[in-house]
Amino acid sequence: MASKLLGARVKRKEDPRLITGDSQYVADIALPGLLHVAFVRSPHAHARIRSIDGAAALRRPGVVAVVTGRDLMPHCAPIPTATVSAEGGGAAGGGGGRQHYPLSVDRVRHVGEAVAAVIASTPAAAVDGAALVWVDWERLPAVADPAAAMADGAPLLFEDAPRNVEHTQAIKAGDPDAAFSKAHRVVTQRMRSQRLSGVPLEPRAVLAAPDPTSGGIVVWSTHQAPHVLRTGLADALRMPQNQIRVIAPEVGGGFGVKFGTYPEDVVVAALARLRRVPLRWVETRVEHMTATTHGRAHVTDMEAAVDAGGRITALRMRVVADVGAYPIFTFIPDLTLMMGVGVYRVEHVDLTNTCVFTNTTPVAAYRGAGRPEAAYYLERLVDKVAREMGKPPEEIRRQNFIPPDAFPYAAPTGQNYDSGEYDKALTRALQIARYGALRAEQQERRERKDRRLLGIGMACYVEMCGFGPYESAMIRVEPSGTVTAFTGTSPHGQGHETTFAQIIADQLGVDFDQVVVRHGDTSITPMGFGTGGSRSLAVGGSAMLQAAGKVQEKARRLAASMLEAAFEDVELHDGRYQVKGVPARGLTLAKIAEHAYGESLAPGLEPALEATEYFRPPQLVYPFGAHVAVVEVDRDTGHIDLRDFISVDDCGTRISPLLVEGQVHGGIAQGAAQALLEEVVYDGDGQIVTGSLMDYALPHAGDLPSFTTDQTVTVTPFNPLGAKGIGEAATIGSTPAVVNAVVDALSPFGVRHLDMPLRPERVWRAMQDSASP
Ligand code: MCN
Repeated sequence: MASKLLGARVKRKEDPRLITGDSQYVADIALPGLLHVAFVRSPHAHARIRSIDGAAALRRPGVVAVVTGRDLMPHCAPIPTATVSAEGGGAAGGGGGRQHYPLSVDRVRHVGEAVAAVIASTPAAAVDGAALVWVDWERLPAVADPAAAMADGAPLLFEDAPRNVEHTQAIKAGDPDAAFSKAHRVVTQRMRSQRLSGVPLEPRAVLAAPDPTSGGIVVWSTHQAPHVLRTGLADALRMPQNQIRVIAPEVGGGFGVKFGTYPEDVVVAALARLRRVPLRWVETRVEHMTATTHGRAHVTDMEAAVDAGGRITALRMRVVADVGAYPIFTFIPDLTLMMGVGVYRVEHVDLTNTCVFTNTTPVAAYRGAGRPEAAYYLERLVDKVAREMGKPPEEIRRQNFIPPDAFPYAAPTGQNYDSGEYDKALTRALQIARYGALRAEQQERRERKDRRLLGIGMACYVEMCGFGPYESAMIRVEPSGTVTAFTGTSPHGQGHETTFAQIIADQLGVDFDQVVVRHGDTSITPMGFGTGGSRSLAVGGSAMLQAAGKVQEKARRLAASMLEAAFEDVELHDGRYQVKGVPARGLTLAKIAEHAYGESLAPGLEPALEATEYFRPPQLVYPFGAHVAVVEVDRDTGHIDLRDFISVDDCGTRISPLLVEGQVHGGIAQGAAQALLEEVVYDGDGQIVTGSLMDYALPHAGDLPSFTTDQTVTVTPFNPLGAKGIGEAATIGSTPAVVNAVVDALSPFGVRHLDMPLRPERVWRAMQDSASP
């Protein structure tokens, strides 16, 4: 019998198959006659291709073909790149000069760019063949740093992008110049949100095969948005959309980097179609570091105008965003500006960003995508304001918060914040952390010159999520009463099968175990926008709720006919459709479904029991929270021990609290890792220095404490669940909390800021360079 499942701590439906290894990833799919693809990639950051010679590769046993960009050109258009909103300076639109063929034809702009594909009978033969392809390169001067890329005389990546500026964006409101000129104090800081790599457990992979049904192709891809990939492939291959079926089978994580249409997707699909054979490519870890888009990569100057009492009256933000070699989702730095005032009531703003091409891997979405950067800059700056004003960091925050009675709040950045209680979240986080006792311990340790310096950091965040334009759901009650649901979202670790089954079980009075949720196949799911931007529950879950409501209504109508009662008198109660006040006259969903598909259906009633719904969100939703990090820094080595981490996150109504906690845990791990460990590094010539997991530092479980997670619940009025997103939230709050904690620990040394990642050497040097406390 169905119980109240919304908000229940149910375990994930997905986990048994994942734990027992029964899941099927792209690399597990077996097809007769399957051939394998490996790519020849540029070792140079910037070069012309004089010629490509595949003769030696073709002599290698097992190698079937060597395909160059020129061979492929007649069969595909350039890869679709995201549109840019060009305002102010910079180059506008995706001009002809920025065309990017899936296999580069005459020029490469970053290390790892694919120039040829080798098809072979085994993966090893393909890799060996790729190593034998001879490319005659003409090296060109490269630029890997955005400031250098904008300087006079820098190598140009695209003729139509002077100074390598891809686009600029500005948000200005109020009278920031006047506010700055009147300020009691101006607090400034330059900060970096360093370049990161996605590193999902499963690297990218694509398999394409001819589809006899449509005459087109089936593409299996480890992807976050199958319909988006289908559109991209249809454009690139100039094919009708109904001849491309994209399936995302089990997907082992994405973190934002599996959203776009990659060159490898197009090449494998094009070649499978041309040669009429199934083909597969699976990315290696080393390829992942240069062939899969990166995240973050900003240098930003922040300025706050502060009045004598500690109120922040105006903010300036100057973001320089490195977008790498090609424009992919370059609207992301614009999101940083849109979240530029965070949780604070600041009237006057002057926020700009400049997106710059460099000879590096393109930078696109990575968990949080633009919002972690904003929260990081702001929360570091607010800590510095507190320090300069001689006030505790929590006091400055409280003084500047947008108060609960100001919601809905029209932020000067153009955002309409739906609901929020920022002080409540901070107060709760500080209480759980036993903040008073921590400060006393810090004082006592400082006095006795303890080797381990205690640091306490806090950060408050608000983010935007629940992006549209819509999401879909289709629910079908089968004749036996079991339920199959289809969603346009495409989970890859988030657990939608569980959450959506919870919604359906409650709405239809069916057992949770009787619900199967299917996703990730463009031929069976309704049109969808996939999973990213923490949109799936707020938008996709709302569509599921609407569809379930429709099916429930239909079931009640059928029950009314079967029970010879008025429709209005039939209610769903404890898993039974019964006549109000007469519990004995009731039917299970299975009985109703049997009737719905049977011969005895009364005239005038529509057979079957299913519904398809699209939910179109009226606007974005704005989750928020407060995080507290407690660190111990070894004054002799600079080693940082993350001792404790407390998060209070508010995502409105929680449907699956256990899954929400999982999302928060993963988010904190990734956010703390940005603060302490991770960084993609290029040298001045555009060669990647962190090209493998031996050099790119990922966190281990042992680096992290057991997190303490808690919540406040402030529902949104903008969807029927009252739910906001949680998938990225903890990534956003945790990074500034950890950095604030480390800077707090080092404050007796006069340290006021340190750039991430806070490697021991950087921390140790900062202490060495300062006067001993
Ligand atoms: N949920 C809930 N109640 C809420 C909000 C969410 O029960 N109020 C549940 C949802 O039903 C869902 C999960 O929490 O099971 C996350 O939901 P949501 O916030 O809607 O985010 P999405 O499902 O759209 O996930 C996207 C988000 C993003 S953008 C990145 S990046 C990310 C992330 O999720 N990448 C992940 N979490 C990840 N988790 C894993 N394991 N792997 C990734 O690659």
